Amino acid sequence: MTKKAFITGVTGQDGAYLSEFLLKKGYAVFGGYRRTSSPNFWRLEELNILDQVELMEVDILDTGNLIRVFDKVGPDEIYNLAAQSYVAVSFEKPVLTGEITAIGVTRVLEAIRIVNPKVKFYQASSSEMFGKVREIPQNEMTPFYPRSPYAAAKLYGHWLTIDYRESYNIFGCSGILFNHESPLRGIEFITRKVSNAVARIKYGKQDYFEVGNMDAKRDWGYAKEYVEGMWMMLRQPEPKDYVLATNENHSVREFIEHAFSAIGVSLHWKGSGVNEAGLDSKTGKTLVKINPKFFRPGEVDQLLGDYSKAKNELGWEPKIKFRELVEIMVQQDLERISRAK
Ligand code: NDP
Ligand code: GDR
Repeated sequence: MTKKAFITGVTGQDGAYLSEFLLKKGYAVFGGYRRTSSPNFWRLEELNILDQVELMEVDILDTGNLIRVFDKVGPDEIYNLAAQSYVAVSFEKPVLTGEITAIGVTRVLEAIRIVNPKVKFYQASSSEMFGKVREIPQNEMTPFYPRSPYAAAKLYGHWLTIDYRESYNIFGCSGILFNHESPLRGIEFITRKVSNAVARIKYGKQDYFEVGNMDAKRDWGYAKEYVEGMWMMLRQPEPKDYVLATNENHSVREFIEHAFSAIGVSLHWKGSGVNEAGLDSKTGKTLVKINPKFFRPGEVDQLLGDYSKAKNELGWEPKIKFRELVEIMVQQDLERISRAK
């Protein structure tokens, strides 16, 4: 019989790639989206799968809604990807972030417990939970130290998944995923902000862009590979938690430099602190400026993931690493702009 998967947060980056992956595996894919005044289906459209995903109105702020929808669909697997996922905004909207990103997980788990506790459940946990890191690299046993309302909310969801597994025997897996990016990444996140701005600069659509802390380091992988890891977790005999990462980290500064080198521009840096700027080595034009508004009240300085457990138990391994990822993203933004011309 055709397997049914339900994805909350289907309109997001991972929701789109996971839908595509599960459709290829022969699943009937049901996607939860929240009502907004204008629909946000551009990712599903870009992947050409909008007509293949059964879209349903779902808000993880509403338990009754979740219960009715799960009851109607009868999914075999539920992937909880919905979240207020932007760390910077979580400092401005800590209560809303808690409601969606933390308590939202309780609502989904309660709905599962009521409708069908045999459902397999994936929770989108995050490397942000390691925050002010206690050891390098970080693995499933590393103590957590969340540094933002977002990270604290994700930690709640992470523990709740473990608690429901232990208390009610729910097959709940928590994927501790390090940053994963792609051409479908939201424009507010640094990688896509940079790839989009660099492509626009190349086409003369803008002169420069502004960023915050360029010294933060992240372990950046390719989203398309990470959604496959989510599915693999639900195939294991026992539900467990797994880190997915590349075990390489790079600074925001390096990301910017590589993005410019993908369009043949070499950058050099001048000045320091908020007065630092990135200049085109040939023309001397300022292409990158610092704006203090992009600094966060609490920063995560560096993340580096050890994915050995996923490699040994799931057979999961990242193939696309930093340089290729940056090139894929810049290339896609160049194509988008040239198509729109
Ligand atoms: P996105 O921000 O692209 O997508 C988040 C999704 O959640 C969107 O579909 C959004 O809907 C939806 N959503 C937000 N609030 C609600 C709500 N109240 N009810 C229902 N849906 C809601 O995130 P990603 O795809 O990048 O990430 C997927 C998940 O993985 C998130 O939980 C994120 O926190 C987590 N994660 C992501 C990592 C990454 O590097 N990408 C790393 C580790 C964890 P809408 O389109 O309407 O805004
Ligand atoms: P992050 O991603 O916080 O790691 O969370 P983001 O791309 O927002 O920030 C990464 C680092 O870049 C620094 N930075 C800037 N960030 C943004 N967005 N905009 C800027 O202008 C800028 N300048 C510097 C940040 O300070 C930070 O250090 C992402 C999200 O997908 C989470 O949902 C997920 O859980 C984690 O990754 C793993």
